[in-house]
Amino acid sequence: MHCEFPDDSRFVLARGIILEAAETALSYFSDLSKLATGEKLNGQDVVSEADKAVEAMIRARIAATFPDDGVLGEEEGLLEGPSGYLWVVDPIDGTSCFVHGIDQWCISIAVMRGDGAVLGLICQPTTGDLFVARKDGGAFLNGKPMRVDGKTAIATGLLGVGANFRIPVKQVSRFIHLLLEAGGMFIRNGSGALMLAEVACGRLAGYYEPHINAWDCMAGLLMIREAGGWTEDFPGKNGTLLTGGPVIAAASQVRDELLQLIDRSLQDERAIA
Ligand code: LIP
Repeated sequence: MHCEFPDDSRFVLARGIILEAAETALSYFSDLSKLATGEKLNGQDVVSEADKAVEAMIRARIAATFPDDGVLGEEEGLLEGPSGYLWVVDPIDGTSCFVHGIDQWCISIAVMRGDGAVLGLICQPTTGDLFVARKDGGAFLNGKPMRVDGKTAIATGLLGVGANFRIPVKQVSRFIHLLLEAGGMFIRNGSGALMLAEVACGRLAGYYEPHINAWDCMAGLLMIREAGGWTEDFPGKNGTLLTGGPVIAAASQVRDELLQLIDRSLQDERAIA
């Protein structure tokens, strides 16, 4: 394995792993009638045997090559390692779509060295799209450089908005109300990773979710930075990799208006009568 940069060997492995994981996930997706599913905390917090099988495969491949690396995965949690590298893995992001037969789901793998992400890979198996980024190495969609949309605005673009049971209902509804009042429009597909990747490739103007987990966003946030966009610090001063926090990311020219809408939604009780 010829490697030019210190993280090349992990990038080459991660790329092979995510493509293998895509095939495994697709094999489950092709016959949902046999898919075993369950609930975690409630009816909207679902998990399937596919999530667990894909994560187990990913962990086995990492351990076989880099046994001293740590892994933080959605289904099995944190396995610390002494190498200073941590793989942050969501085996199937958009599990709700997956179990309902909707193609808006992906696999997300980030690799952190110390406190920062150095590699990010997101694969949407149902379209074949592979989004990758390397710190200071750029961001690519299917091998072609990708950039955020440098012309979009709140009133002309689509904004990804995440909502989940961990977030107070009124906080989401206040933000949506203010966004629509400002002439914007939202889209939610239940996969934070995929929507962050779509910010990085210029399809979405930005993404906001008041609470998201590290395995959903670490890869996508690196992609957006490498694609010329802006990202708020994650998980922020009140969160950790294990607890998560708010995710805010956008094309740079959208940042200020997006932050104003978020600030108002967090303070403006009058937004929803
Ligand atoms: C999903 C996240 C999404 C959030 C969903 C869910 P999962 O991850 O990507 O941003 O809104 O509630 O948590 O559970 O499909 O891997």
